[in-house]
Amino acid sequence: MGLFSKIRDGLRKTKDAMSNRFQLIINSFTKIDEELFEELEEAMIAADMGVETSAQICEHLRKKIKERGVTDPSEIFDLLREIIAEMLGTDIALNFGDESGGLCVILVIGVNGAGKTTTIGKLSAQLKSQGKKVIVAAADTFRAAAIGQLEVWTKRADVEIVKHTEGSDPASVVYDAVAIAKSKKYDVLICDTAGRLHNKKNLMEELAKINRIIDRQCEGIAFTRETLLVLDATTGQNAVNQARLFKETADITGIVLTKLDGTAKGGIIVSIKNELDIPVKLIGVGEKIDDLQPFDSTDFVRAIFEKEEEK
Ligand SMILES: Nc1nc2c(ncn2[C@@H]2O[C@H](COP(=O)(O)OP(=O)(O)OP(=O)(O)O)[C@@H](O)[C@H]2O)c(=O)[nH]1
Ligand SMILES: [Mg+2]
Repeated sequence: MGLFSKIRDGLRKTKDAMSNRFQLIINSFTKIDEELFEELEEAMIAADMGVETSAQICEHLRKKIKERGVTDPSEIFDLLREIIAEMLGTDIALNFGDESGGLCVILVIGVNGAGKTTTIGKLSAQLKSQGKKVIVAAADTFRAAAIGQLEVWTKRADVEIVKHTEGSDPASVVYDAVAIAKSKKYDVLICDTAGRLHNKKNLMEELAKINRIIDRQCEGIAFTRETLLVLDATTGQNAVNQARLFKETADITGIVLTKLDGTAKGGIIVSIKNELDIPVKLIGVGEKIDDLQPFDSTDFVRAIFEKEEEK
């Protein structure tokens, strides 16, 4: 299946919750009035686009209708498509620094079960197939099973892993991994972390310590940093709240939105982009090794707003 077919397929339920619902509402009105705006706004909130973002979209919509002298409700669908596309803006890809090389250190954070380890497995495989030398640090030392799961993925992806025993200091795993990455000239180091958000203070301290180790260890060498926050799309607006909390802890450079396949809550992409000002860089569309894609907002809008006859 091509990349676009996959995203279109994965976003089918989101499309039902978003644009198909908008279309139904629009079709039930013969003139543009307050009730139409209210119903549209309600539908946006129900589609996990967030209260604040939904209100803003309606505001933009009113403005565009006025500016263009629109009187026919049927024209609203295309205006909504336009507004959401504008809100999503331009995409930002993962940063691997410039062509001169250097080490890219990717720290992967997020709550339990968000999809961190799976994403690392998929990403390692992709980068490896692009010819990059990849090493992974098992810095989620909280459970032995976590290390084991990461090991399975690194075998699948055929990349190196650095691991210590369960319960050891995550920062020391990262320390060793950076040392190996430097001495053996790896291109990318990806660090898995534990996701215990219920103990926010510990988590913050742990992440801060890992960050200090990376900065200190990489001093004087060419390197770039990515801190990717993994969010589970099926949790809808909860994911946005998690992102707010993690933002206080870490300098997040991008979001990976997982489990977009089959959820109706894909509308949170719009709210993430609009309310958090963090780019969505990757999306997870399944559990298999090739089920990770760079986020493409044009494809997203196309998949969501596509009319049957456009297919
Ligand atoms: N359908 C679907 N499932 C996914 C996706 N990404 C991850 N999963 C599943 O989500 C579950 C949790 O994924 P993990 O990668 O273990 O999550 P984690 O963040 O590492 O979790 P902890 O290690 O417990 O903190 C697994 O069953 C994955 O197969 C995705 O894009 N789509
Ligand atoms: Mg994990």
